[in-house]
Amino acid sequence: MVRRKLVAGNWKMNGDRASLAELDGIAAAAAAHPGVDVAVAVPFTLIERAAERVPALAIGAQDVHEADKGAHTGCVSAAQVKEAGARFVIVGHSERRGDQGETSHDAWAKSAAAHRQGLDVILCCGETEAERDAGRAERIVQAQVEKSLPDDADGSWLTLAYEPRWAIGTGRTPTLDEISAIHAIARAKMRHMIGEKADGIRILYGGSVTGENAAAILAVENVDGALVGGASLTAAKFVPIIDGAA
Ligand code: G2H
Repeated sequence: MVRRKLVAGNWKMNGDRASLAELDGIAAAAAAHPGVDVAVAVPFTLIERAAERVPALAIGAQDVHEADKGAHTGCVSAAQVKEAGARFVIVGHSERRGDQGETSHDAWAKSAAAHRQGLDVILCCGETEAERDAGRAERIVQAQVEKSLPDDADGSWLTLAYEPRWAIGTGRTPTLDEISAIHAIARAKMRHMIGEKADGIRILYGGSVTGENAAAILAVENVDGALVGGASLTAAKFVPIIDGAA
């Protein structure tokens, strides 16, 4: 099955109003490559301005609460980010698993909450360095997918992102063979869970993707795009990755 490539940026806790000027160049690159989907998840505070500034670009959030509303001080709901202009949300990112103790079950509940509001979801998984060194990477990813993939998932709203935690922001990446192996296992697991619908779900690779390594990674079988952190913060660094997906 042919799946459109998706290049998604994740600004994490970076950026301010002035940074939104970077989106102009990113939107121009997206327009120049109509065969590639381009998205950027910005901090909550920038969603509305970003969506207004570059309406053709998919702007997203980096988290939502699993409840639709209520007494959850400091949290933000899927409906709220949607009203601000978000079209998608990243859930289960390893930094939230590590920093906030989020689990795969949390990622499942947040995916469902986002879907209830009509948001697309980028659902993250990935092993730690210790888990890889212990030879458990494949089993960890299988278990994360099993616990976080909603039964009604399909490619019209959900994308999976494989991000080995030890490759995030470190400049280290797995070999192309290691990426290929995990992506194949993740797809097989999804197929086992939800059948042929799994074939329409894109699997992104994330972790130290740059303009230099993007084209090679994006050419790997079952790699349907990239989730990009540090290199998504400026158009100068992000546009070559979009070019590499075209
Ligand atoms: C992984 C990735 C984006 P970076 O977190 O989610 O970040 O590209 O900085 O490794």
